[in-house]
Amino acid sequence: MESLVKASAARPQDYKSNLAPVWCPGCGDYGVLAATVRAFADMGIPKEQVALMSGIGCSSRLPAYTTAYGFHSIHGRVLPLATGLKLARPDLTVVAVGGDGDGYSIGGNHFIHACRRNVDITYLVMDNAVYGMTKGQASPTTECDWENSKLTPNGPGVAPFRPLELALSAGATFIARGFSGDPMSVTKLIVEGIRHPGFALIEVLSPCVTYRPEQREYKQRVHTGFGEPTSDRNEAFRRLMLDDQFTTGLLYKSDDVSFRFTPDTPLAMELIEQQFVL
Ligand SMILES: Cc1ncc(C[n+]2csc(CCOP(=O)(O)OP(=O)(O)O)c2C)c(N)n1
Ligand code: SF4
Ligand SMILES: [Mg+2]
Repeated sequence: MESLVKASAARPQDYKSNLAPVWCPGCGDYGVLAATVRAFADMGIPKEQVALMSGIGCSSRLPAYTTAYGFHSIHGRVLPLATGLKLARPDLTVVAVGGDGDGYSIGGNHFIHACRRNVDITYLVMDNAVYGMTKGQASPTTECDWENSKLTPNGPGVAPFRPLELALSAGATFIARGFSGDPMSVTKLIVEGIRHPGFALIEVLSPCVTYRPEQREYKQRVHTGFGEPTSDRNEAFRRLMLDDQFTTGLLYKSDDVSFRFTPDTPLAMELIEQQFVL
């Protein structure tokens, strides 16, 4: 947080690049982009102090639509990259973004260990319960009876993954769920997630209107109800047992000590850069 120098009157559009998103009209990811740039503006973070890291998928295109530094990496590998960056450059605000397939399937093991390590990263997962970019296969969060994929015509047949429960078990210290159709609430969660000095999971229900058109009904299904954020893990588990996967808000926030990287000698920027000279 020491790195967050308040710039004068930053506006959300200052953090938006002039690349037009290629997302389908109505895609939930637009709301997440709007919330992200608004959060940066509200905090006044200089754009060169933000690193937006992503994996692969429709959602992982988000960094390109901002003026922050970004790294569009490979499928499932956003968290190790974000972790490495935060350790090398603790002064940066590191925000990782991606999809449910990226984060909970191919990157699932990284997800568990990022929660456990509790490095100061904010992780936004745009969950649409489908592999959007590759045209609609079931993902880890797809309902077991969703029959609209040619690959799984009788439905995936397995219970969906419950990311918030897993994050809590694995040691994440900030756990929240938002809805892309309510970008102001997502903005608030992102600001709180960035301020939190450990690993912050913000799962955002973000409809894929092309392969999951029925998700347009999310706005009727989402509801608040976690109550005041708790720092008691037992209580957080109790609330998650009652959760229908559509409860939004900040569930859990604990001030357990986050990972501290304390090299013997501070790494001067020139020394780091020298290591990358070809
Ligand atoms: C190692 C690897 N496996 C598979 C793919 C193909 N692939 C690209 S995007 C994607 C699905 C992305 O789904 P998700 O993370 O949910 O993002 P969304 O497109 O839904 O936002 C897959 C399987 C790949 N690029 N790399
Ligand atoms: S395919 Fe789905 S996730 Fe991808 S841009 Fe279109 S609506 Fe969004
Ligand atoms: Mg997806």
